[in-house]
Amino acid sequence: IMADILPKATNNLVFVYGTLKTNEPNNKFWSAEIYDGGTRGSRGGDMRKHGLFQLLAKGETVQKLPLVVATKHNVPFLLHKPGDGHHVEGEIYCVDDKMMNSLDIFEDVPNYYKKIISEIKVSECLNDKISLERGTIVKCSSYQLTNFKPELLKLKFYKTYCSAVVPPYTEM
Ligand code: PCA
Repeated sequence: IMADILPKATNNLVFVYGTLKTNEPNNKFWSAEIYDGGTRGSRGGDMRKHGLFQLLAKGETVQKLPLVVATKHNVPFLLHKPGDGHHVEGEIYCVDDKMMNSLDIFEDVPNYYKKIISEIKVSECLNDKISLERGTIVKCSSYQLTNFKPELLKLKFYKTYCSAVVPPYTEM
């Protein structure tokens, strides 16, 4: 479904449920330009993008999973404990390898989050270049915690992360 809408080989589907979603505090990451440090000699480096991406659809996890907000920075975490929590809502993006790698670095995989492949059910197609029917199930990577402290399971489980509603996110 993706080859036709992005110029480069882009076989990576990512499901985001937290601060990377539309209108959330890290959504600017997608289109941010970064300075690559100065490989071009004395005049410095180049501004470059993290990579290519397309927002495809809204979706939710086929499995129930606990979504909590924790740490003093109020970070959203999807806990890899299928069966607890809700069918969590988020957004499905397709990304090129460069963006996939940028996201992994940003989320500090595998130290902080682990990248887990989960089934996501499309609830609404958001991209007019493709037709993704409601109800379609796609396999997406997402950033989840696997070896988490059991205390996290005592927190409130959300279905949808919304930084305006949960305790405020502060950048680390
Ligand atoms: N960013 C990633 C994982 C949690 C977060 O805040 C996301 O939005 O899916």
